[in-house]
Amino acid sequence: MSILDEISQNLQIGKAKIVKELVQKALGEGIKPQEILNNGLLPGMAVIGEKFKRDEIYVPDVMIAARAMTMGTELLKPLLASSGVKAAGKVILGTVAGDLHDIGKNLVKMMMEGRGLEVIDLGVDVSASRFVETAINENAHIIACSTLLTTTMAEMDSVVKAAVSAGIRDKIAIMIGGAPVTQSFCETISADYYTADAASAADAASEYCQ
Ligand code: B1M
Repeated sequence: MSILDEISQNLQIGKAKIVKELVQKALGEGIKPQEILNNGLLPGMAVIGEKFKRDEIYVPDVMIAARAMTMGTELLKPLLASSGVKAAGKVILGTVAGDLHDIGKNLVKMMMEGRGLEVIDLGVDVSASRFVETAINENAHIIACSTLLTTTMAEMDSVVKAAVSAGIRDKIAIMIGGAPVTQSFCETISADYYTADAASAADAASEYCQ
């Protein structure tokens, strides 16, 4: 098995320390940081995303794999930055105003980062104006909103309207998700993408940014 396959396999079973050691070893063998990311870490996380979508693994498994991914990418980040490699796209992520649930949102973040996207996580209880101002300041490609409460779903409509008012609606994709959200709601408020789970959100974001 190649060292890159070993990185992928160990990431999938959440062996963070081993992943870190293997990444260090691969760098020592002269493998380029971009290659370690593209052919070792990212494929490992993609497998995790697919298994999670098929309910073959659960939230804790994803979190453990994501920790291994983070340990590996920490070593690569400074090298990738200095070699001028850019993230595939930039996403402004948060749970909408009035909602403090963040477990699903954090999964979306992990999956998106696992697909090579840069995610600016605004946390929970994020106002529509903050989503839009940050998107403008950061020149982001996507605003991604999560909510778990039926009472705060309307905040997603406010985000779409705030993007229209700020004149950025045609330059940015708005993604929505969370347990009470549906495709039909997405169409009603004229958001761009509804996805049912974190892995599908990462797939859609990654496809949009290509
Ligand atoms: Co709350 N809560 N909660 N809660 N809570 C729910 C959501 C609820 C369904 C429980 C119930 O009554 N059966 C209910 C909502 C009812 C409704 O609106 N229809 C509810 C309520 C009412 C409340 C309070 C109002 C309770 C109270 O105080 N009276 C209060 C609200 C506080 C507030 O936000 N202002 C409250 C508080 C809390 C805790 C703080 C105790 C805690 C949150 C801790 C935290 O997040 N750090 C909590 C929890 C844990 C839950 C339940 C039990 C679990 C939610 C969860 O994390 N699920 C939940 C009941 C349940 O779901 N069984 C419940 C796991 C997580 C992985 O799933 O977030 O759905 P989820 O994410 C999924 C998908 O939805 C999707 O991807 C993930 C899977 O891959 N997804 C996206 C999520 N965001 C996405 C974005 C995307 C795409 C996909 O694109 C951008």
